[in-house]
Amino acid sequence: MATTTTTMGGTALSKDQLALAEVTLDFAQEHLAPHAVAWDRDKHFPLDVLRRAAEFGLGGVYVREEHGGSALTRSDGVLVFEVLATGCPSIAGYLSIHNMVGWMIDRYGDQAQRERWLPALCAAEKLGSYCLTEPGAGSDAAALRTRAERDGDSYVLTGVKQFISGAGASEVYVVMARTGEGGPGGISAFVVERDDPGLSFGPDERKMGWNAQPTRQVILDGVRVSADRRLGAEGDGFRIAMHGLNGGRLGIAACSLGGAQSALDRSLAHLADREAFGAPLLDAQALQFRLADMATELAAARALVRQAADALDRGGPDAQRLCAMAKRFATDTGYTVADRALQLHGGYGYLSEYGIEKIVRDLRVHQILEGTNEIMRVIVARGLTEA
Ligand code: FAD
Ligand code: 2MC
Repeated sequence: MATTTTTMGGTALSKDQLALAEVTLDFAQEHLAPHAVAWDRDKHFPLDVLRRAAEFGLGGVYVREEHGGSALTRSDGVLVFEVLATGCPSIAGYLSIHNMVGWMIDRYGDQAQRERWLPALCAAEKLGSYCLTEPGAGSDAAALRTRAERDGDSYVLTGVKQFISGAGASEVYVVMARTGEGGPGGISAFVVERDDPGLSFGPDERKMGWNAQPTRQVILDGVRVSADRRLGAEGDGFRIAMHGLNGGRLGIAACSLGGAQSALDRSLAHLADREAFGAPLLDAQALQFRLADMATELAAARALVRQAADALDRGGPDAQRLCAMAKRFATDTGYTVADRALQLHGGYGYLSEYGIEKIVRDLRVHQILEGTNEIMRVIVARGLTEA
C-alpha cells in the first residue's frame, strides 16, 4: 500500500485510494445523482448504468485481475461504496451485492467456475444475486429448507428464496440449499442460471425504499443443475454464505455512510441558503450544533467501518465481530443522520423532488438486510460472552 498522502472524511488515504475516490465520485455525480429521484419514482433498474459502472472497474471490485476484476481490498471497497452511495444508495447497495456474488465465486469456485462466470459478472454483462433468505428462514438462516437432492451427476433444487435483490434481472444466482442434515452443516452453495428450467420469479415487491432495483422471490421448482455448479464442498455452503456476508455487511455500512454524508452536505447548503428571522438559518447555533453532531457521528461510524475493513483484509480473528459492529453502528448512524437532515430541510425535506426523503427511505432497510441490527448484536454479544 502506498504511503498516506491525504485525508478524506477524517481518515487517512493513500494516493491510490484518493484517485479511486475521485474517479468514483465523478461517476456517482455524473451517472447516478442526477437520476436517483426519477429512478426511485419510476422503479427503474438502470442496467445501462451498471454496465457503465463496470467500465470503471466496479463490476468486479474484489475479483482478481486475471478474470476481469479490479482486485481491490476491502479498505478500498468501503471507500468505493461510500462514494457511490452519495449518488444513489439503492444502486450502490445493489452493486455491493453483485460484488459479494463475484467475490464468493472467485474465493470458493474452482478455476473452471471462475472462468465460466467471472468475466461476464465483472463486465456487468451478467448480474449476480445472493439467495439465502426464505419465507420461513430470515435471521435464522441455518433453518433454510430449500433442498438440493443429489441425482447422479446432478442436483435437483426445490424451494423458495424470499426478498432477493436483483431477481429477474440477474443471470447468476448463488443459492444456498440443503444437501444434508438440519442446521448449518447440511447446507451447500450452488450457482443457478436464470435460464435453467424450473427457475421462476415472484412479482416485484412494492417497498418503502431501494426502489431503483427489483426485489422478488426466486422460485426453484425442480431445477436440475450439474454437480459442477456446486461452490466448494458439500456442507460448506453456510460458511461460504457467512464469509460473503462479512464483506457484504461492510458494503452496506459504507452505503449508509455515503447516503448520510450526501444528506448532511445538502443540509449545510440548504441552511446557508435559507433565510428566516432576518438571517440565514445557518447562523442559528442550535442548527450548527445539530450539524456538528451529525458530522461527528458519521466520522465515528466511518472510522469503525474502516477498522473492520482493515481487519477483514488482514484476516484478523476479530474481523467477523468488527464487521457486525460496523454494520450495526454505521447503518443506525446513517439512518439517524439522514432523518435529521430531513428535519433541517423543514417541509422541503418531505418533498420527493429534494431527494432527502428518498435517502431516508433507502437507508432504513440497511438496518434490516444483510443481517438485521439485532442479529449484529447477537454476533457481537456472542463474541463477548464466549471469549
Ligand atoms: P425475521 O428473521 O423474521 O426477524 C423479525 C424481527 O425479529 C427482526 O427485527 C429481527 O431482528 C428480530 N430477531 C430475529 N431473531 C432474533 C434474535 N435471535 N434476537 C433478537 N432479535 C431477533 N436476503 C437475501 O438472501 N438476498 C437478498 O438479496 C436480500 N435482499 C433484500 C432486500 C430487501 C429490500 C429486504 C427488505 C430484504 C432482503 N433480504 C435478502 C432479506 C433480509 O436479509 C431479511 O429480511 C433479514 O435477514 C431479516 O429476516 P426476516 O425478514 O425473515 O426477519
Ligand atoms: N463469518 C464467518 N463464519 C461464520 C459467520 C461469519 N460472519 N457466522 C457464522 N459463521 C460460521 C460459524 O463459525 C460456524 O462455523 P463452524 O461450523 O465451522 O463452527 C457456522 O458458520 C455456523 O454458525 P453458527 O453456529 O453461529 O450458526 P447459528 O445458526 O447459531 O447463527 C447467525 C448464525 C445468526 C449469525 C446467522 O444465521 C446469521 O448471520 N443470520 C442473519 C442472516 C443474514 O444475514 N441474512 C442476510 C441475507 S442477504 C441480504 O440481506 C442481502 C441484501 C444480500
